[in-house]
Amino acid sequence: MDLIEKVRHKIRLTQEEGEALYELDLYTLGELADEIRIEKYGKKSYFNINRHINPTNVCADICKFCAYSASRKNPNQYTMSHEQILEIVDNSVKIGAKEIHVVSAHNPNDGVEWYMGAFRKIKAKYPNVHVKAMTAAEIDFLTREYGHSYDEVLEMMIENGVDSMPGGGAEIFDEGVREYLCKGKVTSSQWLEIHQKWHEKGRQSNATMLFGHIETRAHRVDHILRLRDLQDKTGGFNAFIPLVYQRKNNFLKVKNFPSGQEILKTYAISRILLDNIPHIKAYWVTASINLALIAQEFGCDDLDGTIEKESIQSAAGASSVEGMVLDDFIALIKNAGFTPVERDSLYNELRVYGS
Ligand code: V47
Repeated sequence: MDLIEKVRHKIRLTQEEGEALYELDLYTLGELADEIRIEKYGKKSYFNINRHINPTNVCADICKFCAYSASRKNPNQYTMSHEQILEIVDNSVKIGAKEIHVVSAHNPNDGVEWYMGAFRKIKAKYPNVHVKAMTAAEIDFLTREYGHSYDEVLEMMIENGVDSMPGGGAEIFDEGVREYLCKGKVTSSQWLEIHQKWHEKGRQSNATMLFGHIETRAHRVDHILRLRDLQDKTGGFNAFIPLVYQRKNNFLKVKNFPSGQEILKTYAISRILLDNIPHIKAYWVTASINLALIAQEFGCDDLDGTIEKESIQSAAGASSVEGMVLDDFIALIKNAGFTPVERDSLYNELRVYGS
């Protein structure tokens, strides 16, 4: 059976076969991924009304790709108080945000309570707002800095109102590339262990992959398959999010950036290989909104959300600092031939925007 027939017969692909998918032409790959997407979701494209908050850029770790953390290239340190965080949440909830997505740098100055207190206060004031917070990298940092175990930090998150975990900090799992990109940060096996423990507590999370820098196609496939293996055990991942590397204001020297075609191929291959992760998210912040709209035809069924404000990727050149206006977002999805569906953070459908 050839590769295309195997995909159509839903036969699981190996590392070598995953790499071979890249040799197919873009249209064939797109067609294969689209068939899977259409079978699962038809023309529905999911999004949520969310707000990203990045409460501090003070970071004990150094990742070469990061333009967000305060450093030589970005000397403007900030750390928000709980009151400032709550004020942002107040304003976002007023305009309809149902999810608050909190990702911080690894701040060695303010202790675990600075992280946990923020979640507790958000949840106490807005019990119905979904708090998506704490990447595995942040959790690992808190254990290293303050001597807690992973289980202790995860239990604290639950006690203080965290509903689900975002997928950040995964970068690329290959140990060699990872060592070069972000030595000292959470390792690949630790990242997977933390998500496994979270899932075993009955909770859900997402998974990302940072690509388009120094990694090879084989590294991407390896990353995706390590996620597929964990998902077989736990079933706790909701969405896979390939993040396109943004190149400005950081310390990573990259010679060749991926073409639009390579990005679309990576989305399509993710959809094909990840037969057990329900959603593939084209995160418009890193793909650009135009490519994210096209990605809907290459296996992606989710565009994240309106975001309102974003600091991590916009620091590295993405044009996401002000988020997206809801009406524009809906109109763009419709114009691209898809049906916008507002979802909650766990993919329950809230509103279908018909024609
Ligand atoms: O882990 C840092 C990435 C991530 C750059 O779970 C960069 O729904 C591109 O994880 N170019 C944080 N990316 C953001 C994140 C996320 C985003 C949206 C949705 C979800 C979700 C999670 O941002 C980090 C890192 O991989 N990042 N620098 C850069 N220069």
